[in-house]
Amino acid sequence: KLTSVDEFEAATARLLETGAKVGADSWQLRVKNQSPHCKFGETGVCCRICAMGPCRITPKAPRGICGCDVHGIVGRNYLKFTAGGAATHSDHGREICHTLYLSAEDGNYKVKDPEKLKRIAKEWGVETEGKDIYDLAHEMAELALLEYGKPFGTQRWLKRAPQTTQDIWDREGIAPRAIDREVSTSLHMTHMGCSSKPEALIRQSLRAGLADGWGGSMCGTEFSDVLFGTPKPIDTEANLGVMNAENVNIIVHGHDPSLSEMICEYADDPEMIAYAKSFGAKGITVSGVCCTSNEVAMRRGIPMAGNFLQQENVVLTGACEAIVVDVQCIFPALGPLSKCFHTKFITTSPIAQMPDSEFIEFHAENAGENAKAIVKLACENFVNRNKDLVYIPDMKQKATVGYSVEAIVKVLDGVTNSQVDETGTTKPLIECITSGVIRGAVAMVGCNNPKIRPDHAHIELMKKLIANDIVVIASGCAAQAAAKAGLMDKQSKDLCGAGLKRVCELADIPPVLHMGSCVDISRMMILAATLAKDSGLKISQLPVVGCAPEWMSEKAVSIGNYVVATGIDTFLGVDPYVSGSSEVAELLTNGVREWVEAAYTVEKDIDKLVDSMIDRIEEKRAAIGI
Ligand code: BF8
Ligand code: SF4
Repeated sequence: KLTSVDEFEAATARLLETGAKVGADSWQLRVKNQSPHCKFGETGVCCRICAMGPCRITPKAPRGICGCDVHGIVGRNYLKFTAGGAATHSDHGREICHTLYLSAEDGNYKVKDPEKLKRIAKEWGVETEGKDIYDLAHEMAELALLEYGKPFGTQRWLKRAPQTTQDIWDREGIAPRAIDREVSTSLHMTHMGCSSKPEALIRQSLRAGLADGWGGSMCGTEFSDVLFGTPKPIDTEANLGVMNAENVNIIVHGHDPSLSEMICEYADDPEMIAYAKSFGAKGITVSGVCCTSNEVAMRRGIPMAGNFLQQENVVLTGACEAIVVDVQCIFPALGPLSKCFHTKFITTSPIAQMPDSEFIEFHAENAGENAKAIVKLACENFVNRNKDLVYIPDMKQKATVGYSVEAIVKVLDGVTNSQVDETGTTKPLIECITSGVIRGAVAMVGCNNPKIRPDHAHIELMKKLIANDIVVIASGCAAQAAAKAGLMDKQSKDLCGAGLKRVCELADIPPVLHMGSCVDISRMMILAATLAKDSGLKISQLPVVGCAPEWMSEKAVSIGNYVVATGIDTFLGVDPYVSGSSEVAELLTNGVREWVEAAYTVEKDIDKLVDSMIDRIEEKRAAIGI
């Protein structure tokens, strides 16, 4: 039985009562204070990129002081938004490359998947024969780091795309060059007195997005797999009930697995467990929030406490000894909130420093030492709990996660009729799609956003899609929404149409496949590329669409741009601040289709949103005659 959003909300209401007792603030209260939102900001028509402004466009004032019209302003804002996201994902990828560079046989970080490293080395034309695996790791890390600033050429990873896609990128002049260059060029273009032509700004938005998805994010995913292991199916649990009132609870939150992997490693150490017991706890429970949670769930089966808008809830349980964070999507609210409880709020990255936190800087050289110190601190904090405040909602679901592309190809072998078909390809999936057993696939990604009833859109859309024999691949907070509801439990096959149900049974998979964190949307790009190559179709011809119904971050806009630029129609439930310009809105929802064979649809009504995705999938099927 699925857990409903009503039940999520009842649990949250109960936690907010605890919050009220201790005088805690919450996002639910702050949303009220911020409403209604500024109309100029919301429609994207406010410009403050130079000190002659801010200029706001109205019917009476149709141009800024420099003469820029509304389309230029909205387009620039959109490009800046994208650049922020591309920089963030890509910098995360860069950190992973640095970690790989510092990996060593006797160091804090080791190479857990040497075969994958060798595979990538071959792909990049690097000799592997007779090389020490760490020498190879360092060589590859350096090459990857050069992708960020190389003076000439385009991204190495682009070669993974089908030739037809690469040709489109070349034809349209959007093949990304050095990753940092695309971010810098975007910021150059949006400087006062540079681009104000929507076509140029949107074209660069696609290019900067591609530098993320087929550049920085791909580095993040691929080299995380090399360092920490390529995910394979693994059982775990999701929702706040994974926290354990009798144990020391450590929450890992953020994005970079370099931190969370180390914390998990030490929390599992018998010496540390004994230490926790010495303070009266029965053990240590590590659970995750946001993409960090996805990373450690996919590789270690660490349970998922919740997604983006549940991050305050983990502290409100009164049973959180430490919430340890690195970068991105961390509410600064956690500082003051943790002060209302015994919780230690520990920041670890110079990139994300926050008031009211304890800063314990984390880097490859001191990772082991500091992880141990953090786990110890959490154990020692157990005795400071106020037992009267402890309430952990009794709510959790089973989930099977860990569907990297490698793992998907492997499970597909189970669907293969072993006498005739080859193994190790996506062909069984293509056959299922061609025969109509599965109608298509939707990539459900992105965040929570208070503008949309949290998790409701994710869950309702996924339910309807699987009932219509459309397989769902999910990442980020969308994936956690599915897991919390129970949609990643293999039993949820019973909610599918007959065709998808049969496939789930044959392959022994849930109908919603967890593909990882948001940087791991690069996995989805590889999957789409493989499907296209194995079927002989163009990516834009596949009955596949992307959807971010509850998105909120700059990263999500960057993702949307690379998914569209890869030829996959993308459906959004929240407008990316472009409604103020008819020209920019028209380009994104229609015009870009002429360039990259895909475009955006923005639809706030989730019933219409899901129907339009199903229609699009059926249109794509009809167009290729299946
Ligand atoms: O990168 S889905 S709220 S956690 S931005 Fe953030 Fe959005 Fe969650 Fe991960 Ni992605
Ligand atoms: Fe105003 Fe132009 Fe300056 Fe923007 S760049 S703030 S529109 S004067």
